[in-house]
Parts: sequence; structure tokens; C-alpha cells
Amino acid sequence: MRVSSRPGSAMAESPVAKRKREDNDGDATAPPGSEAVAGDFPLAELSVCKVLRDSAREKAIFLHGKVKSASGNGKDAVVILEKTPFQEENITKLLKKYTKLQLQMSNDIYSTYHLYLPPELNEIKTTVVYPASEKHIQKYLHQEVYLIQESGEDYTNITLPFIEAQSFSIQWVYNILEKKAEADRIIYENPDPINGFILIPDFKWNQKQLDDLYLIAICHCRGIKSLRDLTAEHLPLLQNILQEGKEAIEKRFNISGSQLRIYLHYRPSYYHLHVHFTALGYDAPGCSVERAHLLSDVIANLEGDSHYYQKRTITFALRADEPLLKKFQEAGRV
Ligand code: DD3
Repeated sequence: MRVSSRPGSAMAESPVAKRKREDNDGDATAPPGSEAVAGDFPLAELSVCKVLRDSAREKAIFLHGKVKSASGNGKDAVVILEKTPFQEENITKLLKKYTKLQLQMSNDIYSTYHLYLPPELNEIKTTVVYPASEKHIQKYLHQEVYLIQESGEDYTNITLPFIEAQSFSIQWVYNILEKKAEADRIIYENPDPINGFILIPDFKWNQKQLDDLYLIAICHCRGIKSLRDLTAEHLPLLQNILQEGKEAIEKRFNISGSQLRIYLHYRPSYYHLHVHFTALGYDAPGCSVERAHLLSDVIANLEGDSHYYQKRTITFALRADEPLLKKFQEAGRV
């Protein structure tokens, strides 16, 4: 939580709140994240089959459930419930408008309480994948992880054929690029089909506080699968994402480029080139050394050698249940 104001922002109102007000999107009751494609999700109809993961540190729980359908057998859903960071503009309200303050214990100058809040100050971020495939459900189950050293050859012989055999749908990415979904959430666009991109909040971020700021830049160009496909030919695209992405975030959220962690994942969770922008002070999921590649380093490496990422051995982690791990094991590479 950050109660004191950063320089340049109004004391009582965060940049996010300010933008919200200026946007005058009066409809506060519309369920967020449900625009354009999906409708309301019948949460009350969900019967929980399994707690996939439960993290005290992240204050999140990942559920596998079934939604009753008219035909009888329910469809699978993944529902993620998550307590969100405090919003500084709500703190005053929270301290005044609580419904109950229940003493838990008291000892000398120390005491702890349960603070009960009215519903509007007590929201839970809810992410729904519905209908969910077996893969979606597996993704959130805790698994042992192993580090892989993928050489350029391993990529060509093992990983690339594996990716090509998969039928991952990235329809949601195309929906964003074609403005069929989330069009109203776009923060910035460079419309150039080759060197352009769309900057949009990742849906891991509810945009209510800047502490966990998370945006993604999705390039317009199709067919760049990952870091492994990048050559010096892509430098203009990458420079645009770095430069214009920083400027757009500075303008909209009043956060300077030097306070952003701008990086690519290898391996990515979807094979259409995208770049992550997260608040430097936020320990974002997937920003660990075995996955994140800073965009500025990627650019420097490509400037030094156009085929750097085709040749280099790249380390990444694989979960025990991932079929790709089996491929590496069969090839005697683990
Ligand atoms: C995804 C990676 C993908 C489950 C989950 C998330 N940001 C997205 C659809 C729309 C989005 C994202 C896949 C999927 Cl929980 C399976 O993420 C998205 N829209 N990360 C935005 N803005």
C-alpha cells in the first residue's frame, strides 16, 4: 500500500482514479472484463470440484468447478478469486465507513482487530475461464518444476515441432488486434501492420491502483512466435514498443519509464509476440530470471548479432506435467 502521494499526482486522487473520473464511464455496475464477448458468469451456479491452488502470499485461490447446464452434465470452469491491493483514495473512507471493528487480542500497546467493510470497499477480483479445457485446469495445479537449457538446435528439433503440433487458440489476441474485444481498454495503438502494436492492460491488473500495474504490448504483425523468432529485422518494432509504450504509460498513468520493468517471456504463454510492462516495485508473476528477458537487453543483443536468439542457449523452467518436458527427456536433454 502507498498512502503518501507520489510527486506530480494529486494528494487525494491517484492518477488511475483521475483518469477514471475523466473517462466519465458512468456505468459502475457493469461487470468488468465481460465486455464484448462473454456475458455474465453464473457464479452462484458453480459447484467446486477442487481447489487447484491456494496461495496465502498472493491472497488468491484457484478453483476448478462445474456449472450446471440444462443438458445435465456441467461444463468445467476455472475461477480465480483474489484480494486486491489497497487503493489509496479509499483509505479515508475505509477508516470512517467500516461496519465493525472486532478486537482479536490486546497486549500492552499492541492490539489486532478484524475490520469489516461495506461491500463497495470489499471487492474480490474474480477471473473466469469458461468453458475451461483440461489444459486450463492443469495449468493452475501445483507441480514440481525443472530447468531446461534449450540450445538453438533443441529449439529447432524439439520445441518448434512441439509448438507447431499444438492447437493453442489465440483468438483472444486476434480479438484485441481486430477490436472485437476490449477495444475500449486500449491505452495506445501504433497501427502500422509491421512495426505497430496495441498497448492494453493485462487482465491480471484491475487498473484500480498503480502498485500492480501490468500492461501488455501485442504486435500487429502475425507470425512472430517468440523471442526465438526475433532478428535485427524486428528492431524497429521493438524500439517502437519500448519508446512509445513508455511514453503512453507515462502520459496515462504518470509513471516514468525508469519505473517500469519491460520484458518478454521465454517461454511465453501464447505464441504471438508480446511485451510485458509491469511496475518495477511489483513482484509480478513471471518476472523471475528463468523467464523474463528485458526488452532493452533483447534490443542490445540483436544490435550486436542479428541471429543472437536463434543461436543462444536459453534457460527456462518446465512443470513436471508439461508434455514438452517429456520431449526433452526422450531426446536425452534433461
Ligand atoms: C489467459 C494469457 C491469457 C487463462 C487466463 C489468461 N490480458 C488473456 C484473454 C484475454 C488476456 C490477458 C489464458 C486471455 Cl486467466 C488462459 O490472457 C486477455 N485480455 N492476459 C487481456 N487484456
